[in-house]
Amino acid sequence: MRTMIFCACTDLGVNIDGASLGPIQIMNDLKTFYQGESLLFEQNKDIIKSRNLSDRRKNEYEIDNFNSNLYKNIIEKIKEEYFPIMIGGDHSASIASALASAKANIDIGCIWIDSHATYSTFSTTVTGNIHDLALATINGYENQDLRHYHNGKVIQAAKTVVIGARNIDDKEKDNLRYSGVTVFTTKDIKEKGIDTIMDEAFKIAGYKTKGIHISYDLDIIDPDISPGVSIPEFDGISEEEAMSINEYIIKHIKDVLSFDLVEFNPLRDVNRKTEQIALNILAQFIKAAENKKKFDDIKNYDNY
Ligand SMILES: [Mn+2]
Repeated sequence: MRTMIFCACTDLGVNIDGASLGPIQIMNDLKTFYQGESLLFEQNKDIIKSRNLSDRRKNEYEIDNFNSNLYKNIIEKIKEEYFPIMIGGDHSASIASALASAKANIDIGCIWIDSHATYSTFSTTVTGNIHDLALATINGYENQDLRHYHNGKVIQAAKTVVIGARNIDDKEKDNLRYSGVTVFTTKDIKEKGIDTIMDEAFKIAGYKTKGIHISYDLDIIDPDISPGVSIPEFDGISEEEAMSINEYIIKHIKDVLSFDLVEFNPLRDVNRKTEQIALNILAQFIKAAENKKKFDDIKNYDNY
């Protein structure tokens, strides 16, 4: 398929600067081998970002403007039969990309690869960073204000899998339990191995769906190896494990409808370590997406 890269240059969903610079830096590196098309989305430079820890709805209005525009554009390009790849930006942009894929493709599942479950609500959030509300919003678990522009089905929690989470606060745990999302922690990955976890995730997210939205947050990797993220969490997975996840996804590209790579923060990176990993992941993924056949001939429900 032809690919469209959406550069979501935002750091409105987190309380430190830098994630908005990631997509442009990655695109500059990609230029040497990416011949496909891309679209740039920038946050309004005139706004004064809220970095106030007690603000529980940080930059909500600006995120809303940014995401509703991104959402519309992604839907349009999916309808024109592009394969959408979003480069973030903080993880709040995935509210737009996941819901756009849900709107355009109707019944989809979601695999959320992240050291954070992002399952807070406005009433339970500890940080007030809207990227911590992303997956709950996508699943229709409260947070209606963050998806008012979406007039399609949400992605069912029963067809959603979190992989690599290791910092989940107590209220978030309750939210996850109520909603019914499947969560595989970093410990699960270490114990069972990547392939077993990914098999299980694809089974759940692919069950009677048209395909899967994948959202890949670089902070799943250990910050010693990949320091260039806004909110690092210790005891992450290795680079090899991160690449194995990518290889699994590529092998099953026929079931993948849309893809995000988020949270690269160049201001936090050391010796371009995270940038290089992000590039490796994208280089492999883009090639697979370009080789993917069109959506109509792909998915066989009987496989699940
Ligand atoms: Mn994260």
